[in-house]
Amino acid sequence: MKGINRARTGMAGVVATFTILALAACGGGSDTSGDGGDGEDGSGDVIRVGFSQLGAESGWRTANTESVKESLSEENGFDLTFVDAQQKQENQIKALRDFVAQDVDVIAFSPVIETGWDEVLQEIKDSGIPVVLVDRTVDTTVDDPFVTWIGADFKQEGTTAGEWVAENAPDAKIFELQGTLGSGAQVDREEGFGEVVGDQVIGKASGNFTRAEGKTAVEAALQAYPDMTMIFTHNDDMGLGAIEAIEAAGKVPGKDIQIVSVDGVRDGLQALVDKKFNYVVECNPVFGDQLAELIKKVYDGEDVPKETIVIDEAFDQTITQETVDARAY
Ligand code: GYE
Repeated sequence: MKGINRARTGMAGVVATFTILALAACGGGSDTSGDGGDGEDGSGDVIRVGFSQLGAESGWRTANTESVKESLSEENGFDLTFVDAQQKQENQIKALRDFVAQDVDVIAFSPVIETGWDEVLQEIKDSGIPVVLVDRTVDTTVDDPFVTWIGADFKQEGTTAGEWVAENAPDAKIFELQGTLGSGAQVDREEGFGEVVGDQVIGKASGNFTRAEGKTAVEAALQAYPDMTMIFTHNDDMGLGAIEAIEAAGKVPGKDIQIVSVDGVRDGLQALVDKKFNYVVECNPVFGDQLAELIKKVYDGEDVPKETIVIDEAFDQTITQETVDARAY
């Protein structure tokens, strides 16, 4: 579905990574004073990056922000302007316009939803500042709106979750707890899951990727769909909210109502060890180093792949406490 210029992936395996070979990327910062910056050893130009993060809604996002800030550091040769949009598109658009006004070298952003970027993307394009798209995808009519995209294969994550359900709970009656409606992560996870076990889904509602809204959505769903036996949640935080709602209703999460989740942050994996979650498809947020490499190359005008897919795994209840304790996020 969806049209042109959408960062799309099509990998087949659960554990997979690849890059689709470069369409030449034209980088080039606006700083013409330097030596071109070798970008390798920190002796080149300082690269001025404007990063618009979409929010701080989840454990995944917090870990991603930490990773980005750690990698786009001064020691690594970056001058980072980081702005949190609090899950509001208008805040992101404002931040992007500010980056253009500041004439940064590279703009990076993680779009809260897929549509509504045409105007601002065109403005950025007209300014000549290269865009690196991070995590989520866009759906725009602007031609060639970004140089490169790095993120996870959301559709595959949904498919992996669906395959576990098809094999382990083919009779489950599923309530789907959706992420932020219209976000790449919601649209694609739902599509991947639906293609495998869509006929088992008896109801859907969004919890906007947050624990509090996930809890509220599940409280309502427990009333609306009393025969549900499983929740497929688009992220761990909403699943943790679901646990609270299920327990408050006197039911046992993981047994009376199974929970299949996406992300694999430490709290989510702990819920798996505690047998409250049944299966978790990982979405790895720690790709700041890869992002920094891409930005350096874009700045230096080197070729970069059009897409970089971050590696994902999946976990079931055989996961050990040691694995959870060793988790970096
Ligand atoms: O799964 C969720 C977060 O876009 C991959 O956003 C990201 C998703 C992640 O809020 O926890």
